[in-house]
Amino acid sequence: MSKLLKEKLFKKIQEHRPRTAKLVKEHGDVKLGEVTIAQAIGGARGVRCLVTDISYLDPMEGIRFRGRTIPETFEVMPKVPGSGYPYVEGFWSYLMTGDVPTMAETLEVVEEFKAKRELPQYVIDILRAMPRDTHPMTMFSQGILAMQRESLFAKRYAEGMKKDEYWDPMYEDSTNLMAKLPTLAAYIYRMKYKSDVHIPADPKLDMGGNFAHQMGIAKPYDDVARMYFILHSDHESGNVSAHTTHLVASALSDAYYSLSAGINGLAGPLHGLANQEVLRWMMNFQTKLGGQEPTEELVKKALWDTLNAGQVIPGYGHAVLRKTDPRYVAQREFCLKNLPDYPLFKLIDTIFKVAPGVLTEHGKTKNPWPNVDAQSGVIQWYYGLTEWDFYTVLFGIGRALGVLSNITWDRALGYAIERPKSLTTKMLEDAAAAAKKA
Ligand code: CMX
Repeated sequence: MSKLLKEKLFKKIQEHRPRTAKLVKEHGDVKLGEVTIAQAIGGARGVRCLVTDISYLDPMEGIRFRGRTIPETFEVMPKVPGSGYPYVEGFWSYLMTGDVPTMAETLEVVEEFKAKRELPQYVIDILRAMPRDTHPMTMFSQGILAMQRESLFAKRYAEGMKKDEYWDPMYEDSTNLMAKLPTLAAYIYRMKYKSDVHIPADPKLDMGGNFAHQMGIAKPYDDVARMYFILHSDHESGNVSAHTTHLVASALSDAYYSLSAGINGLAGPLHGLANQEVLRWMMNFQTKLGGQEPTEELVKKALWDTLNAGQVIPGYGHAVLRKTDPRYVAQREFCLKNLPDYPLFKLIDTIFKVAPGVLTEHGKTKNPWPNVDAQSGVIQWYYGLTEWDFYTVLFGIGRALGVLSNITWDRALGYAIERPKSLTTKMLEDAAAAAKKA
């Protein structure tokens, strides 16, 4: 067990609890905003009713993890020797506590993840019993759910646990899951796409390094994995995967139930699955080109064809962001450094030049700029991971870092079971008529 991280986390929880209690007790009736009919019908967009300190998404600036921008985060985290990239395990500690971990604290988590990363045989049996053409996200979610029998939270709850102890087994379950997710993903990948030939874990390697190793992809894919997991980790609480995980956990469902549900939300094409849709779109486009150069004019026409067919341009638009996603920028910088002349990256860049103008002219989307999913697939493709229906699983490993930290804190701060109120259409019509009269 990583004692240093857990002790620090407990200290932070004890410091934080009075802040939440005071807000509820002394300022509980302070208004944070009002809800309009458009918001009630339109997916609660912009309704401010969730609390998290793990990340914050500013519409113009983009994400900050525990107060730090993406470049600041990468800058301060302890780095893997011989790599310019941080340990994912150190980042986990950072998300949990808000403190940049020391190398000793980081290495303790590295060792804990190593000790816990092996997949139970029954999970392997379940995966193997599924039809091979099952989508990897379904397998991933199923594998997570299957492990629910190991939940310490469920066990301790059944034994009778005090509310202020909930965070502890939630943290333990989250750690167990986080250690196993890359192994689970690599197993699914090798079973589905690599002739069912598996690679044993390397006890010398950290999470990113071992993931690359078990996937069977050579360096610098270990750095790609580290970058990818950190970039996809958290995007505050309102996105579908984070909110679903939080919602399910609010019923005191354990981390396994909650994460599996969140992963199912991530599997939707308007959310995480958009990364595979981007690749699918590009491959269809290239097929139609039949060897022609993908000029700006041809890209523009293909984008219009997609819009005119009533479909979305995958990888573009966002519910909160109103500028280019800094996660897109970080991956673009990686491409400019490592694969500047790669034709698929050049195509992505041509789309980047053209799509915002097309979407603006189309006039529907509030944000014509690219999101994280527009750029991520091309990097995977370049390093040999061309099975694009696996891309959202990679997103899922990263997203787990954020959502599992969040539900640990949810239990630490005693957040209530979620239960917003619904109204009927007639009630909305009555409210609209009353507002008009007034
Ligand atoms: N292509 C075409 N139309 C788009 C669009 C896009 N990329 N983005 C938004 N629109 C449309 C919406 O479908 C909506 O149309 P209707 O009025 O007909 O319903 C209209 O523009 C207004 O939408 P919005 O307020 O700008 O965006 P939302 O908050 O409703 O939705 C998102 C956000 C991401 C679902 C949307 O931009 C989208 O569908 N993008 C493409 C899919 C995608 O890339 N998803 C990944 C997002 C990041 C992630 O979660 O991983």
